[in-house]
Amino acid sequence: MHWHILGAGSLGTLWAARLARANVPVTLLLRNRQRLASYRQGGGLTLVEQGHASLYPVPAQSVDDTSPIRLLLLACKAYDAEEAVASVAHRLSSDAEVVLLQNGMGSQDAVAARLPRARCIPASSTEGAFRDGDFRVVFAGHGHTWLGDPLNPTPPAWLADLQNAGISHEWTPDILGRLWRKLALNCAINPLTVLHDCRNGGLLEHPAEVATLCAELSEVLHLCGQPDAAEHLAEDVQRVIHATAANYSSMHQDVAQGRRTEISYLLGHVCAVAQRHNCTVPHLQFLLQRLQAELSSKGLSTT
Ligand code: NAD
Ligand code: KPL
Repeated sequence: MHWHILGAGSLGTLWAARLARANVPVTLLLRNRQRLASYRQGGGLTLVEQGHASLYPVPAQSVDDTSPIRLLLLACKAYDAEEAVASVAHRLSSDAEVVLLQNGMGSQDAVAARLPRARCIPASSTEGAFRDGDFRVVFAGHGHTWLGDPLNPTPPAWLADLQNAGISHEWTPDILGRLWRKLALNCAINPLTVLHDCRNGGLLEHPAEVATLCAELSEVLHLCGQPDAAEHLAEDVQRVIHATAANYSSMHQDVAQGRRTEISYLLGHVCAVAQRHNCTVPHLQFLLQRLQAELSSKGLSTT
C-alpha cells in the first residue's frame, strides 16, 4: 500500500518519517509547487527524537500532481481539513481510504460528506509532536493512536504498516466513543487553562468550575448516544489534570504562540450539538463566550 500524507506539519511529518524509515512507500503532498521546491531544497524531513536529529528524504509532490491516491492520511488542522481534502479529491481512487487525524469533532463528518465514495477512518491520538523548523519535527511525547470506521468494523490490512513503523495503535469499533471522550476531556480542561492562563495543574485550584463543566458535558454525551464516553468523566478529568499537571494544554500553547485554535471543533462543537438537542448548558455556553472574548482580545479567530 502506498501512503500519501496531506499536511506536512507536526503529526504528518512524524508519521511520514516513521513510515519511510520502515520502508513503507510514502509520499508527502504539499500545498503548491513553491512549497515543493523549498522542501526539495532541504533534502527531506527531519525527525528529532531524544535530541537526535535524522533526515529522511521522503518523496513529495504538490497536490496538483495527477497520480492516483489509494490511501490518504489527512494530517492538517480540523479547520483546514475540508479544503485540504477537496484539493486532492479528484485524485482519490474509487476504493480510497482516508485516515483523519483531526482533533475534536465535526471535521470528520464534513470530510466524509465531501468524499461519499471513500472509506473515512477517524483517528484519535495522544502522541505529541511540534515543529521546530520547516519540515522539521520533534517527537515530544510517546502516545497511542486509536483508529476505526464507524460504518465498518473490519480492520484494514495496512495496519501492518503502522506496526512495522513502530506507530503504537489500536483498531477500535468504537472510534466515535473515543473521539467524544477526548473531546469532553479537552472541553473540561483546555478553555479553562487559557482563561486562567495556567498549566493543567493550575485547574486543581478551580475544582467546582471543572466539576460543573463535567456535569454538563456528561449530559451532552448522553444526549448524543454516548453514555460510555460519559462514564466517570469527572474522575478521568481529575486524573488527566494530575497526570499532566506540569504541561500547558494544546489550546493554551496555540494561544500563547498566536496560532488559531480548533475551538469550533472542540467547545464550539459541543455547544452546537447541545443546542440542536434543545439542551441548556449554561456553563459551557458561558465558557465559550469567555473563550471567544479572550481570543478576540488577542486578535485570534473566534471560530
Ligand atoms: P500542524 O499545524 O503542525 O500541521 C498541519 C499542516 O497542514 C501544516 O503544515 C499546514 O500547512 C498543512 N495544511 C493545511 N492546509 C493544507 C492544504 N490545503 N494543503 C496542504 N497542506 C495543508 O498541525 P498538527 O499539530 O500536526 O495537528 C494536526 C491535527 O492533529 C490537529 O487536529 C491536532 O489537534 C491533532 N493533534 C496534534 C498533536 C500534536 O502533538 N501535534 C497531537 C494530537 C492531535
Ligand atoms: O489533549 C490534551 C490537550 O492538551 O489537548 C489534554 C492533555 C488531555 C488536556 O486536555
